[in-house]
Amino acid sequence: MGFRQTSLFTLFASLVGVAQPLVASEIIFGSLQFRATVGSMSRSAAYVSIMNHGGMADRLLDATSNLARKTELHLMEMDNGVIRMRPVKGGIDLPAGKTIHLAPGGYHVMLSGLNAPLTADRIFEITLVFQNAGEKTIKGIAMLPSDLKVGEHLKKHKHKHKHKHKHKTN
Ligand SMILES: [Cu+2]
Repeated sequence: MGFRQTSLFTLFASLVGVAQPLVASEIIFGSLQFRATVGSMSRSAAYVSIMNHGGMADRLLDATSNLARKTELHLMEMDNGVIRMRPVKGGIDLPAGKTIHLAPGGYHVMLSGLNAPLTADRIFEITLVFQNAGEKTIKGIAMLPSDLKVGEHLKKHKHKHKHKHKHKTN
C-alpha cells in the first residue's frame, strides 16, 4: 500500500471514528483499480484495499459485477515454484481493525469472460459482498499494469517519463 493510500485511510478512519463510534461494521475502501485490458483480452482483475474499522469481525464472501461472465474472488500463490490462481473458498477473513489487500500477486477479484474491454482511464464498478456489512458497490478506474498503484513492491520502479526532474523513489 502506498503512502497516499495509507494517509487516506488514516484520515477516513479518524473522521469515521469521530462521527460514528458505535457502528458495528464499518468498511473502508482504498482506491479500487482495474487492470486495463489491451486488444481482445478476455480476462482482467480488480484490486482494492479493504479496512474493517468496525468493532466486529467481518468476512469478504464474494464479488459480483456485470463486467464479465464470471466475477469471483481469487488467490494467486506459489505452488512448488509455479504461480497459480484459484477461487477463494469460504471468503476472506476481515478481523476488526484489520486491512486486507487485494493486490497483484495475492487476493484479487477475477473477471473472466469480459463483456467489454476495460479501457484504461475509464471508470467501472464491482460489488463486494460481506457477511455482516452486506453488499458494497464501489467504483474504480482501469489502469495499465505499469500504472497500478497497488502491490508496487512486486515490480521494479520503471518509468518512461521524458521530463528531467528527479523522482523520489524513497
Ligand atoms: Cu485470478
